[in-house]
Amino acid sequence: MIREELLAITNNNIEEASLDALYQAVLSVTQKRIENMEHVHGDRTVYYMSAEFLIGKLLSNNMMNLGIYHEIAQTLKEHGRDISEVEGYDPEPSLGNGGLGRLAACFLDSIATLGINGEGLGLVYHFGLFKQVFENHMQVETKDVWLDKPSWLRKTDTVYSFKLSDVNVTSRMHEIDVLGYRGKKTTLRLFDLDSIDETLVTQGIDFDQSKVDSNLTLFLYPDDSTEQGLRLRFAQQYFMTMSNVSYIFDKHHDDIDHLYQSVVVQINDTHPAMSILLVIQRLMKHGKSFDEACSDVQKMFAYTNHTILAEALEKWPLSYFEAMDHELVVIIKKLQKKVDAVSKDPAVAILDKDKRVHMASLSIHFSYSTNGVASLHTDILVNSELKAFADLYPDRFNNKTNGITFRRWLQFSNPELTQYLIDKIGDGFLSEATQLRAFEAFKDDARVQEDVLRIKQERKDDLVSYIKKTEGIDVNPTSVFDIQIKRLHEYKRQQLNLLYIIHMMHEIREGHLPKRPVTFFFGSKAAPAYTIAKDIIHALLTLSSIIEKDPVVSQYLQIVFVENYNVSKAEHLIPAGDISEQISLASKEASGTGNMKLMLNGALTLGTLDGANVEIADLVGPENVFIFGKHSDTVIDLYATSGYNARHYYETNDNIKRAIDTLVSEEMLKEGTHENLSRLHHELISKDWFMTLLDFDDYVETKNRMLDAYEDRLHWAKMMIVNISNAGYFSSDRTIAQYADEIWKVNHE
Ligand code: 26V
Repeated sequence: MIREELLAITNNNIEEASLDALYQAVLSVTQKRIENMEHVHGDRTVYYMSAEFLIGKLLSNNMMNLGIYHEIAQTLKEHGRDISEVEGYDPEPSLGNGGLGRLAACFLDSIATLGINGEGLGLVYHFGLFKQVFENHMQVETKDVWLDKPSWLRKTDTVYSFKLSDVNVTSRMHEIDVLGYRGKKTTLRLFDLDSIDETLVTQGIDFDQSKVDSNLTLFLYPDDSTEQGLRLRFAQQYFMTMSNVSYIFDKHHDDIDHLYQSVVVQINDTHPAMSILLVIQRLMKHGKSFDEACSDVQKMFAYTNHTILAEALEKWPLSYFEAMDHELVVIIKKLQKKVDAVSKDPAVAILDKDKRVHMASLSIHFSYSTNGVASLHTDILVNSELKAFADLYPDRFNNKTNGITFRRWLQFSNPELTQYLIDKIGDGFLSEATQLRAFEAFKDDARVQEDVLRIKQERKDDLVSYIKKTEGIDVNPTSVFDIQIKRLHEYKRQQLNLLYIIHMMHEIREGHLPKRPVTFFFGSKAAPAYTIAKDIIHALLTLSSIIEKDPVVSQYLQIVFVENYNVSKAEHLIPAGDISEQISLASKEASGTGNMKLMLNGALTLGTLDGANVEIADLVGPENVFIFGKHSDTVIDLYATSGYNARHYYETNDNIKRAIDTLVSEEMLKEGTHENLSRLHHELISKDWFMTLLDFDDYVETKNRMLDAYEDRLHWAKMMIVNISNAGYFSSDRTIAQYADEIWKVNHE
């Protein structure tokens, strides 16, 4: 059937079809099957509202979920074509930035799999976040083009017209189907303006910011270091929430009186929080009193917090709301009055004395649930960051430890390991992930240990050829693969890894040779206006090239910084990892999800007791994880007492001094750029806000211990088995079942 369809669309000539024609053919065969799938119905609809959905490529995943992958691959092969051509051609939607966006994508997969009546709501971005290229050891941003050919994004006839300040705009709905494991699908609905002008982007990611109706959805998170950029981001959020709320009211038009019974909105961080104001506004237009509208909204919304970093907690000037729609200002002031009646504590105010609107405060007061994303994170919210709120509403706070979809992060990206697990314990774990536990029974079986090592080596070999093809870099497949892949941020401390590598370079030069070479993989984008993050990238790229040129050090050490890290690259890196670097300053990483993906694929965690690392360590036990660094309580205390002094570490610790000073050594300055390297050097000594040096000694000691442990290959394999077996808890099916049972109160399978 599929064979015939493919042949018909390509005029019986798969051999000669252009790649574009072949792609369109496979796409249309796949899409036709998806169209016929059932969409889930239920009493209450869940809307997962998010500014990001980092869904990754869809074609292969969808073909696999439909069970047609092998037939299509076989048909192409019989006609001299390789399915990987088509897979490579499938564009990767650029609709997210990091963990929060990838989480939303995993959640949609699990919502579909569990048969929950839920949908994703968000925005289209024409050029995504940005595409990262390296020039002269620096990150340069360019546009990420992904909408240039027909793909998974379907334009619909559904449009909503409203005003953005004084400009009339028409928002059009687009759809992407998201498939789950058991033949069910859900829909991601993304809004956009027909009037967007892509030619506005001239150089890099610069564009004329003045005309909102032609530039609004060009990029995700346009640079907000200027007033104009900030206003544009605000307008994006307004446009997104106005479109989403219009859609919800449209779809439930005959049930507005009891909307809170038929609808629940989960807001993914505060980017969609304006929807709370917009729903109140609509309900009042519908005839409800202000008090009724507030009470309905409070029963309808639930909020997820993803960070405690102060700079990421959004506060918008009231004047922006005034310029957008005066009615919203009236609503905000009345909401503040309601808050005043409950508490006068400025810590819980929505509107502060500087006339800024605290979006997290709005989200907590006017929703019925606030959750953190890992148990330590939730504890920190309740006991310190959001304590004033938790004291007011103790019953609203709850934890939902993040999860990942095993369909993409095991079945699809590591088919060899998946098949091996199926052979050993059956395929039940694919729908009930905790069944992976059964694999632990094999931890002392030498044959299984050897098999696990062999599969890991195959994935490392795959990564080596992928890196050769995509980055043009040769990697030693017998080296230890140490992987740090995540957004670049000082709190995630890529700079700590950098200092370790410098330290190791010196040790090698002094004749202290490691037992085996190590390859350090990095994948990371820095926000365009985040100077120090870009300096860290520069230092790593510069060091990479110094090491490469050193005939001795290069035999033991290599840095591979993959360009433009994205979901597709992650799918190759994650199965190949030996060491999973999760080294954030304790208390700062809300959860992390890369840590879960690497664990599931048999990498061992080198981490601080932060985010979900704490839960990983609890699950596998201290003998199967490498934990270092100061505890979150100590760190929180150090902030409270201003007790950390970077210079003290620099002046009293010779290894630290040597590593930091290397940044501005003659060798580095010759290869790199003085401005960037000296700024980083200065930052680390005089500020180091995320306390890199605090954990340096412990990190070096623990990492060295880990590299030693690697040499006992069978014991290492035993630890891998324990990690894989205990990763079941981190299935997003478990997370979503908890959201469904405890927050949304909806049925699921
Ligand atoms: C903040 C900002 C600040 C300005 C620049 C643009 C921008 C974009 C997003 C955000 C919020 C970031 C929140 C976030 O991504 N948190 C991550 O969420 C993951 C999923 O829960 C979690 O695993 C990570 O630990 C957490 O950092």
